[in-house]
Amino acid sequence: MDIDRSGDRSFLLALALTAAGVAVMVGAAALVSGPGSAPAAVEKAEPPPATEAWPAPPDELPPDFGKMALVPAGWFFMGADEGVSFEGPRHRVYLDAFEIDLYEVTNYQYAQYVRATGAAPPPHWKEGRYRPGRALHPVTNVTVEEAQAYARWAGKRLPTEAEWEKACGGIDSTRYAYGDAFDATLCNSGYSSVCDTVPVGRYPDGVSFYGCFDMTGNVWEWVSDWFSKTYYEDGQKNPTGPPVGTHHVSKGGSWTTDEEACQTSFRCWSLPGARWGYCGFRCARTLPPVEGFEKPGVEDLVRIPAGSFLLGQDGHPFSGPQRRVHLDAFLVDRVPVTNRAYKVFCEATGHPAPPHWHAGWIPEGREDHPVINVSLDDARAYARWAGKRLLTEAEWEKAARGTDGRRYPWGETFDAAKGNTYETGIADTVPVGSYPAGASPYGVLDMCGNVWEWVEGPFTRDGYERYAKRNPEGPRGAFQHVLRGGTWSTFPVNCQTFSRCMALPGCRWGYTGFRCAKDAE
Ligand SMILES: [Ca+2]
Repeated sequence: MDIDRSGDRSFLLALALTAAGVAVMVGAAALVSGPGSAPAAVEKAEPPPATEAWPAPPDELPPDFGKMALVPAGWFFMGADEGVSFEGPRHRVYLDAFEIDLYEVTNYQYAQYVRATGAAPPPHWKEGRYRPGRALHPVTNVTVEEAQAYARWAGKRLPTEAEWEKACGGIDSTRYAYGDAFDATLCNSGYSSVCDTVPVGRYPDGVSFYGCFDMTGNVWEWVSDWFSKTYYEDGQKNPTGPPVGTHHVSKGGSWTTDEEACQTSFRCWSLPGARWGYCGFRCARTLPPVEGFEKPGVEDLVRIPAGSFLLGQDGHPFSGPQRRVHLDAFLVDRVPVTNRAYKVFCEATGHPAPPHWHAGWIPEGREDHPVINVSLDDARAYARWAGKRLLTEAEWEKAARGTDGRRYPWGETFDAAKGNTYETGIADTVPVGSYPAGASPYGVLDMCGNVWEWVEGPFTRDGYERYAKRNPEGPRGAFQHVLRGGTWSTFPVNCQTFSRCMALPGCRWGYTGFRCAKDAE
């Protein structure tokens, strides 16, 4: 029997004997004797010679191994009212944006650290090495100080308890990483038949809201907070726990624990020198500043002068009747909102990232592509944050076609070289502003193709019949909303300056983005 297991058997025994309360259980766990919890008994094994190729990288790494999830700034609910581990009351906490490891730190990673620094390996490793086949298991039997030393070496730190809890429960503060109902098939808990740690990422359907694996179960995870029974209060910002203490907090439960101790809000406390075969850690990092993005509001806005223009087109579905309409002067973004800009917004406000962004990250290499998979309300929220608004449908059309009623931003005839439509064959979004030759009479770009753009345009089948002649906003009470401009997947006939697409406001599509406008001073 190895050291991990003997310590944990004692723990299980303690569990069985202390049905009176989990808090007692935690205290009992701290008293477990044996090699797994006795730092004084550690024999310092020499790290392997530096000339040897060890640790060898595992044959197959889980997806995004070594990467971190982005947790945007914002309020969330921490703790629970009914818990037995001093996690109440449930209270509001504000956190700045941060990053947190997608996975628990593995033996393989810890061995790299041991090799690089000469730090002591975990005591149960034989001759300073983890057992074959366990490279991707979480490292265990490390004290909180050792975990902190590893984190420093990696350019990171341990998460605070609040950070860990938000990364696990998300903005909805779910009871477990994957939701409110315990599910033994989604995590490695005491109900698993494995009775051991498993390689990280074994439960892909059990990820947290932010995409973190194994936050519920597998191993308890040290956090940076000292434990206190009375620390919780409402309205805290970036709490770091009490300044001093005797015990340290760990979170998330392990392969030995029941559904109660696996809860997001549950707190385990133990002496900082404790080492267990069911406790490891993951790291966090204060978010580095986003580069290459200017403050919203000072980016490239185009002024559209006051005056009348021709709105709509006769003989085109839902786009008539054509009529002359006056608009006051306004400012419009030269290009659609990019992923890069949208990420700044998500980080600043806690607004959820588009659902296809893994763990809050922009898909690789797509920083300057238009943001997609956003609903009308997402677009409105961004615009409000940026001190702007969405365009009315009439504003969008005037910015695209000027005053002379042209069919395309550049003129009357379609030209496949002037916009990212179906005809380019790219079949994907392209970075904004890729077609300068396709500019509108005012110099506004991407008005033909790339992504449909949400506008403040209620859709009704009678077209512009009921529209006002000055600054029209469209009929009230429509439940569908208009999108403009066509996309990379749209035939040219539907990428004309007057073409209308309609969708329910909640729709998020892979070819739908937006741009913003502002009243001119
Ligand atoms: Ca865990």
